[in-house]
Amino acid sequence: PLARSLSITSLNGLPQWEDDDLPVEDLLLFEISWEVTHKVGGIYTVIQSKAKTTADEWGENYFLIGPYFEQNVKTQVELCEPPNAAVKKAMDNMKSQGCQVFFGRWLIEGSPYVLLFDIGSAAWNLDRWKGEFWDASNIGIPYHDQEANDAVIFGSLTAWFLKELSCQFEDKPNIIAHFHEWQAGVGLILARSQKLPVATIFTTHATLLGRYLCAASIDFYNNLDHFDIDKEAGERQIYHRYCMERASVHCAHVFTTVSQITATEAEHMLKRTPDVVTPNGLNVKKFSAMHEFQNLHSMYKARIQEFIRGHFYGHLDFDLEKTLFFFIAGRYEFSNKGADMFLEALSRLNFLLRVHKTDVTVVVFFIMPAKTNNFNVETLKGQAVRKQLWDTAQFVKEKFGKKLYNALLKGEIPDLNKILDRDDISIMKRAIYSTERHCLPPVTTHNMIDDGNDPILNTIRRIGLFNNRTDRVKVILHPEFLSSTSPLLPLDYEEFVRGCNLGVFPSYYEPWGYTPAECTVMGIPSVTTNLSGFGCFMQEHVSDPAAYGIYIVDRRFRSPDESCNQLTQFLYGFCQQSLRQRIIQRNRTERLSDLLDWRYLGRYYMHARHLALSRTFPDKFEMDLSAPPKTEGFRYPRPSSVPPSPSASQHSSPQHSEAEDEDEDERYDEDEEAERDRQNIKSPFSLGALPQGKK
Ligand code: 1S3
Repeated sequence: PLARSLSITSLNGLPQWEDDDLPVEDLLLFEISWEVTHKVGGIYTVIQSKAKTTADEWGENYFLIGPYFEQNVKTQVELCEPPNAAVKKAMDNMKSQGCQVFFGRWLIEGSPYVLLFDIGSAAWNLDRWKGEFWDASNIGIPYHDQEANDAVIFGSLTAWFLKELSCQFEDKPNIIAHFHEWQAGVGLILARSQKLPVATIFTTHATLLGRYLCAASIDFYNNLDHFDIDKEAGERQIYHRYCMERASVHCAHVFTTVSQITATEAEHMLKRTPDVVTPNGLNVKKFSAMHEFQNLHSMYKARIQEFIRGHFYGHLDFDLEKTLFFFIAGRYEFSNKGADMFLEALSRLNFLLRVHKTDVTVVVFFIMPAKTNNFNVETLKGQAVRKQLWDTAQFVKEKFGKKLYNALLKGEIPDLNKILDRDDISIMKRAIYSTERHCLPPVTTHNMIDDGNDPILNTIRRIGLFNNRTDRVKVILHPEFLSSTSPLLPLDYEEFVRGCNLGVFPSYYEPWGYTPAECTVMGIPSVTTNLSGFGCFMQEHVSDPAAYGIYIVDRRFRSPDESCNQLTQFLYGFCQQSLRQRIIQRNRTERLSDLLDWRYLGRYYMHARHLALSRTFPDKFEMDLSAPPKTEGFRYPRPSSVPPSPSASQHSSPQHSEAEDEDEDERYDEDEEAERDRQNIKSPFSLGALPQGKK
């Protein structure tokens, strides 16, 4: 009778507390990750973007736990006293034993509370904690693996905190601890071995073995059930990490992962089928003016064009108005992220554009961090030359303007052949001479430390994409994350993406893939694959993804060469679109953002939490498991202007000629299409009311 029923109502498919009065004060939610306030990769994006939705739901009872790094705290956290008495007491107990714990508000949307453990200050416990971890799990950690050692310290501190916290309560509140990725998993393993009264969830964002095997260019997906996983982990010297990961998965009350494709991978690599798939969302912000994102595109494109003017000085014999900007970005995993296939497709694209004598030029950016010795001289010189030309033009313009003004005051039209004197001409000639260069525009912006072994540079050398005048495809490797304070390309990542025309992410290993998702919510088309969680999700929920600017390369059922040809066709087709077609496509892309909004996708996290409660405290929480949250059946239809027959449907793909384009212009107006589609497309939100935030 005391049991609270956590029913998943079949009416709208959304998990809802049946008892509306269930006081969330009776529950505390902790999310634990190495990437809380500490950006390493995609998990940071998950946690940071989800914070607002989760904080809206959980209010003061939501806490994130992460590692303390002074610089991160200085720039992102406002330290304060914990308002929750039990949390404060638990922290004080730890502090009294010499442990440094910090508490504050993370200054991001939703301003969630964070608890940060200083790993360094607790490192003297390492040997003891390794021993305790061994006793609990029989997993030994080699002394030289610092990441794994840090994971033991972080996990031991987390478990210690949860123990202190649970000691504060006899009954309520109940605690949910949600751990992300193996680096946080030790806390979960210890909490379970110490039988702490905590409902645990473990989310994997990639499997260690999957990542390693794919990077070794093994035919992974066709051999999923053939790997001797212990042996593979041992050979790659990650056996202890893999054991930490596998133990976390098996100790968790609820195991989740970010996509169906990674769920299948986990079944084979970790030997447990995830209970819930929790697709990654974004904190989507809609502009009140419909076309605001198009204006932002023009604005930031102009900034990228300015950089190009400098980078290609002396070689600017292509029309910047007919230049498209493509990019790939992310963790530098050459084949896993598909940089290998992208370069090969670019070589083929260069050939196609040249033989078809197209006037389009494509500049491709590779934004993948590698070890460097800062910017190279030639790249910096390019921007200096551009600046000098600009200053010269301003100087002459000023002089010219004054002379013209004086002449007009006298009621004269000046002799335009004489208005510039010999000095002006000399200044301009000198400026032009300074643009002469005896080398090609560089393919990389930085001095690479391992230039001779860098896989991107070596492939560029092999395929000969050296930014020659005849090349229609130019490449620029920027081996550092972007920053608005860069002297070279002063844009942050979001501004850069908005200024580009196409993001290209032909990944082979990609559990989710935030990069194309981010492009989508900014209205920028992108290429993804059917081996990425995002690509499969889009394939499931959008009838004609290419019409919406989501190009999905088939890397599952085709040979690498066939996939590369398909990618080349996508890129070549994109180059053939007119300006107007690109505008229409961007509008369509942006319309998919609702699908990627945490306000919608957050329901899977809710489901996982409810499931964990019902499994951990079955006498207090019941759950009707017959109807897990569903999105099956929900699909964005083809855009209304796309002809229905398959032959004509090529209109929806980018292979348009200018002539077709003009016809299309007469047939419909993009705003009309948007309006029509708004009527037709049920927003994913219309699947049912969102669960109410608990006060
Ligand atoms: C992982 O980061 P990655 O880029 O190493 O986690 C991300 C967040 O879940 C995911 O989007 C990505 O596919 C994984 O690979």
